[in-house]
Amino acid sequence: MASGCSELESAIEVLVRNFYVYAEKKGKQDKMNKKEFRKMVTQELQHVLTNTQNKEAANKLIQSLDTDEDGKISFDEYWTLIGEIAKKLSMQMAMQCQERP
Ligand SMILES: [Ca+2]
Ligand SMILES: [Ca+2]
Repeated sequence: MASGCSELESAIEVLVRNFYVYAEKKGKQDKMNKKEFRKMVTQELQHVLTNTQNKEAANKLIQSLDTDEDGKISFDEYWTLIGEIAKKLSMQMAMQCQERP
């Protein structure tokens, strides 16, 4: 993308690109299988998602995100996870704002 992107535009691009970086490694290029998903969360989300090293916890997370139950994570399902993380972050920020005198 052009270098004149705003910070927000670049951030969205990073989020989108991150999905495809992991989804393209094996099998379907537009879906993350369990292995790809686990790799993504352990490498990219280890600070915001605790338990990502735990295979069982990661599988539970996949189950909760996999709304069409095909055993794989589509972009929409990935985006649900990003939304949940963003919501958590937003709540933390709101609390910090309240704490200010
Ligand atoms: Ca794949
Ligand atoms: Ca799915």
